[in-house]
Formats: sequence, structure tokens, C-alpha cells
Amino acid sequence: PFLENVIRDDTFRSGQAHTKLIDTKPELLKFKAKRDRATKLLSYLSDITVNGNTTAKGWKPEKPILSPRVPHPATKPFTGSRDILLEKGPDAFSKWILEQKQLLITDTSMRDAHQSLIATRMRTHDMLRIADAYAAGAPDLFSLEMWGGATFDTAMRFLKECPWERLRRLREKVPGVLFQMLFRGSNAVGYSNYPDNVVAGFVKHSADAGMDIFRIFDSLNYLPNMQVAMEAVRDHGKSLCEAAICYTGDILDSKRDKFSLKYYIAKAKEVEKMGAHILAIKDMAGLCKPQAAYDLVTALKQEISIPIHFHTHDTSGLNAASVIAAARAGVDIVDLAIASMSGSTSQPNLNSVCAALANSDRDPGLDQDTLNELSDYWEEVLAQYKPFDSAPRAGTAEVYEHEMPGGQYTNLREQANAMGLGHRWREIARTYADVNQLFGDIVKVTPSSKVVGDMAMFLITRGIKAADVPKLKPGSIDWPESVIDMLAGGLGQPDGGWPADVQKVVLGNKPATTKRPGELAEPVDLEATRAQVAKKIGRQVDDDDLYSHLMYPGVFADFVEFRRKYDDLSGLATPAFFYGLHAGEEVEVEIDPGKTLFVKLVSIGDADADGKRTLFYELNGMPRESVIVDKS
Ligand code: 3PY
Ligand code: ZN
Repeated sequence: PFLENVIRDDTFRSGQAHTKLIDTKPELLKFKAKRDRATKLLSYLSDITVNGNTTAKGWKPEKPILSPRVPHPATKPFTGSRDILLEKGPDAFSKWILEQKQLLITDTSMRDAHQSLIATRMRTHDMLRIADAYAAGAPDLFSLEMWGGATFDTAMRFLKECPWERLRRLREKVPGVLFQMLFRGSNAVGYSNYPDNVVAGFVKHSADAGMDIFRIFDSLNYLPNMQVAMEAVRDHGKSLCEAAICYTGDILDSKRDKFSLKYYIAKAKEVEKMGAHILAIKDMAGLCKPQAAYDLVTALKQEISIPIHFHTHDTSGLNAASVIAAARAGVDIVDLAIASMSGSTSQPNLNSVCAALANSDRDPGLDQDTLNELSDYWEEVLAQYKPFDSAPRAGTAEVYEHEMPGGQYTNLREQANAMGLGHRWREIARTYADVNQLFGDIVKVTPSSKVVGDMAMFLITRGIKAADVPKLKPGSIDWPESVIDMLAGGLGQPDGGWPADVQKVVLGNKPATTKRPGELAEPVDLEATRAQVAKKIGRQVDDDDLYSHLMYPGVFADFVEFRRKYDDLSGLATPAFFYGLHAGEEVEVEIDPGKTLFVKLVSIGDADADGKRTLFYELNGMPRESVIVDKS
């Protein structure tokens, strides 16, 4: 424990520690209580086995689920995309991308795909098991999107994992392929605006932890909100700044002229001027039709000179055609998900697009056998996450009406079901579209999409029509907090501003601003915050902890408490973590590198008069018991 304290100490980490470190920091000697990892593990397994897991909705597989089989592709020496970045540096690397003839591919399976298919629940364990196969077998991938977006929140909130550990452990295993994250501009990896020094500090710390590509966007395409993060990436010097323009509307529809080809070209030119190494077209809902993708990429290629990265979702069922159209128009990089993680609200199918382009001038050159093996693995992984899988089986053209991002669609549908409104889904989808028009036709992506969803559900449950909102008396209704904040300027400004009549009805006497929210937010005193958190949790707070706290203070506090109670359970297989064990089932748990426990649940005793049950285990072959209160 002493060594652990020292290793977490920032003076030690900065390399400036000397032998007097102990004299100046006596808190290093406060050892944590001796941890009995095995007892904590058994106590967790007993609770989940007997009482179920609320986040898994009480679902339990009928019989034990076998561990997904890991492919072992032959290792061969290779120079991966990250080796090239490290050798050339970001500016020259950006030019190198332009020289590549083949279509470059980002695999989103470890981030957007599971965010869009299984409510962002994929655990680090399942990513680490396949990491060697990616490192050895898929060296020609451009990047792996494996961090950011909603994963930071859900890792701590639901999976009780440290997101920074995920990044570092994957980095260690996959040194040669670029890692990519989704960064919500001034909202970082959260849902509200953060002060500039927190945004910049988060970027720097992520880059130090091994992040290579920062895809930075703003949920209203309000570019001033992206500036601080973009500068922080550029200042770091080793990472790539990918600025994303969110795609909404339909450039093929001349009546929908707010989001025209001209609009996107103007935004792209601006982010190029702001210093982007790469432009991303972020089609978060999957609205960019094949002809639109072709026209957009063709035009952008003439107007800007940085590489273009196309991101879309397959909600309509036909977005692989958009990817191929973008490739024909000369797009440099595209986002796709490995076959079994693709389709529906996720990205189009990586394996099929690669097969379709084989022997063409944009052939991505990836090995089909390896891609199929990766797909087999992910398919078995997905089977472990059944209760979270609520994505529609087939494509739907309804997306062109509501324009919901892939990650939001399943969430909102779940929310509607939970509220007993599942049968009114069509009405909810239409109301979502009406609220968009009420707000002046805006970009809808986290967090602006959540505000539109909040307002739609609010109107539905109160029986108010969106078109009637401007006629209501200002300040007469308690609108959702998120709606008030957005219309007051808390997320920034949409092009053309907020409709004045709606703003008046929602805000009443509350003030609104047109200033950049980050300009109004006081910088956070990072060292004072570190000291406060250290006092609260009773241990050293390193930068991982500090930024986790700054993003999600409540979630971080619960996470720390969970770790105190059960320790780090990220080495536990996914079915055991979510659903507990069946009698007779045995699991291996790596509690530290090279230190594995073999746990077998032998039997579950009857509940006594106090409702307590004894669970009988074999731990590394030795009998152990664990007592738990049956809450049923
Ligand atoms: C996120 O912000 O998490 C998104 O995936 C937006 O598309
Ligand atoms: Zn996406």
C-alpha cells in the first residue's frame, strides 16, 4: 500500500521526488486497510447471484455462457498507423493520409458500435481479450475508436471501471494502431459545459495516457465551443486534431435550406483555419444519403486541403451505400464496425464494405480471414450483453423524420417503454421532430439531442402540442432544466440564434446569453479540488481521479465506494459480473497481472429466518463460504 501511494503521488510521477518525499508528504504512510481481494470478490458474486443486478434488469442466462473464443492470428512484424504518426508528427502525418490511395478504415467496435447497440455497456475485459488479435492481425487499420463519447460515464457508473485504466491497458497491448476518441468540445465527455482549463487539462491528460486522435465536435456546430479543445490537442504536439462538423437535414432537399451544401463547406473551411489536421463529417443519425455523401465529399475535396473522415450510422439500413459513395468521391477515411457489431443504429459493416471494395482502386487491403475471426469473437461477446440489446433488427426510414442519433434512439425507446409509453412511439418520434422545428431546426447530438428528447417526453406526458408552445404564457410552466439551460445559451448558439418567442415562453424572466459559455465559467482551481477530493475519499488523488471527479463528481464518488467495498472487478468475466454464477459454475478471475483466482460456486444454501443465505464456494480448490441477505 505504501508503494501504491507513492506511485500515485504526483511529485513522484513528475520525476521530481527526492528522498525527503516522505518527510514532506506524511499522508503517503497512511496505508490502506489490508485488502482481502478474494473475500470481496466472493461477497460481490454472492450478492449478484442471489439478488441479481439492477442494471441487468434481473436477466439471467438459463445456463452458464462460455467465454468467447479468442482468435490468434499469426504475428508478423509491421509498421502500423501509430508508428507512422510517431515518426512523422501530426502535421506531416495529415499530409501522409492524403497520399494514401486505399480507403483507410476506422473500426468503431469498441466505442460507437456498442454505445449504439448495447447502451455503451461493453466491459474492458472483453476488449482486452481481443486486443492482441487486433495488434497482430489488423495492423492495416487506420484507427480504433475505443474511448470517449458516453463510454467515460458508463464505465464508472454501470461497469464500475476506471476509464483511464481501459485506455492505458489497451494502449499497452496495441502500441501500433492509432487510438481515437470522441470529444464533445466544451462538454468534454459530459453533458454540460466545463470551464476552459478543465477541457484543456482533460485533453492533455488523455493525450499523455495514450490517446492519438481527438474527434472534437459541438452539439450545435457552434465552432467557438471547439476552439479550446482543438488548441489543447495542437499544443500537446503528438496527437491529431480531428474537427467534426455534424451532419443533419438533407443537402439534396432544396426546401431544407438551413443545412445546405454551402453551410457545410463554410463550416469545413472554418475548422481548417482553426487548425484541424483532419475534417470529420459526423453523420450521427445516419441521414447522409448516398448521393448526398458523394456530393458533399466531392465539394469538400475541392474546397479544403486536409483529409476527410466520414462517420455515419446504419439506422436506415442503407448507409454502407453512403460510405461507398464517399469512397468514390475520394474520402480519405471511413468509420465502420466489425460485421457482428455493425448495422442498425451502429456503423455499417466493415467486413462487407472491405469485401465490396476489394480489387477496386480504393481496396482497403485488410485481411478478410482476420476480419471474419474478429467478427466471430464480437458475436460471442454480444451474446453476453443480451438485456442491453434493444437496437431494431432492421433498418427504418423513420430516421429521416425524427433525425435521432444512433446512440439516442434505443435509449429514448427504452425510456418510453419504462414510462409505459412504448405503444405511443410513433407519436414520440413525431413530437421529437416537431420540437426540433420549435427550437429553430438545430443539430441534434449529445447533449442537444438529449434536450430535444427531454422536451418531447415532457410535452407528450402533459398533452401539449409543440406548435402550441409559443402561445403559452411566459414562465407559466416548469420546463425541464436542460431545456431552460439550452435556450438560455448554456450550450452555445445555433446558427441564426434561438427563436425569440420560444425563448421567452421557456425562460420567463431568466436571463439569456449569446456569449461562449466557457468564457463565463470561472476556471476550476485544480489543486484545491484535488485536495478536497483526497480528503473526502481518504487517499491520494492522481490526475485520473481528478478528471473523473471533474466530469462526474457523484458517479466518481459511487465508483470509489464500490471499489472500496469490492475492489477492482474488471478481471471478472462478463456473465459473472452482470448475472452472477450458476451452481457448479467455475470462473477464473485475474485479480492482478499474473495472479489468478479460480472460483467455483458449489451450492447455495436455503434462506434462514433473517433471510440470510450461505453460498458455498471452492476458491483455488479450498472450501470457502460467503453469507448474503436475500432481498427478495
Ligand atoms: C456521443 O457524443 O456520445 C455521440 O456518440 C454523439 O454522436
Ligand atoms: Zn456516431
